[in-house]
Amino acid sequence: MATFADDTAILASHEVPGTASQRLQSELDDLSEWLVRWRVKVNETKSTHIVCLIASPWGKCPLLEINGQTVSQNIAICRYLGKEAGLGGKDNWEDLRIDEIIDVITDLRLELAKPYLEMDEQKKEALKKTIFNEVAPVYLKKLDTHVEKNNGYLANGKFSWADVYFGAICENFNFLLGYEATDGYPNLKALKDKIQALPAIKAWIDRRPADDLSFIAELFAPKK
Ligand SMILES: N[C@@H](CCC(=O)N[C@@H](CS)C(=O)NCC(=O)O)C(=O)O
Repeated sequence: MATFADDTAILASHEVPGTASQRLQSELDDLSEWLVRWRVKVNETKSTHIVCLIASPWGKCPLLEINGQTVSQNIAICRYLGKEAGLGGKDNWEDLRIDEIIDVITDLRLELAKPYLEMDEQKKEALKKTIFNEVAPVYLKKLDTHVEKNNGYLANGKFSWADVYFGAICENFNFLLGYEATDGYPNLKALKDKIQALPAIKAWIDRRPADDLSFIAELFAPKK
């Protein structure tokens, strides 16, 4: 019998690289025993190992690399970049109102993610029903009214980094919900369209690589 090196792969992952290594070694020890028992010869020169590391201070993405330093946590990054771009509040109070709405959006994002984290198919469907049909509309309706009362923006009645954040996170909401999140919420839709039409943002949307999120669908597909 002949088999090729790339026919066989062992994958081990852990947030501590040493633990991933130990797990891999233990699998290799078992494999080696099995190969000896069944007298299978391995061409060691054609075997290799690859270590993939997220070079992140806290092991998570996204990352901002700036001034030779690497920073994680998406909201902290957006807050920093927003302030650098002059899109923060004029004082601590206005910053608080921006942070408040960002946390509301995060609450909604975490709700929408819940069904995708549930592996039991029945519970997943039940969660989708409640969250997509009941929980999300409550958030979206409140946000819509809030924007209407705030001069078309999310905080302090004026343009801030919270609006830019919303313009981007809408795409994540659409993906999780499976439909356009702002449909039926005219103030949210107008805000999203306004942000996505800003020349620099529109230019990026037009030239960015196409998303290939098919791997996520596969990841969450029911087990056969
Ligand atoms: N609180 C963090 C969470 C980031 C997070 O969970 N990122 C995921 C990708 S969306 C990740 O890096 N997962 C890798 C892992 O958990 O090992 C943030 O908002 O930036």
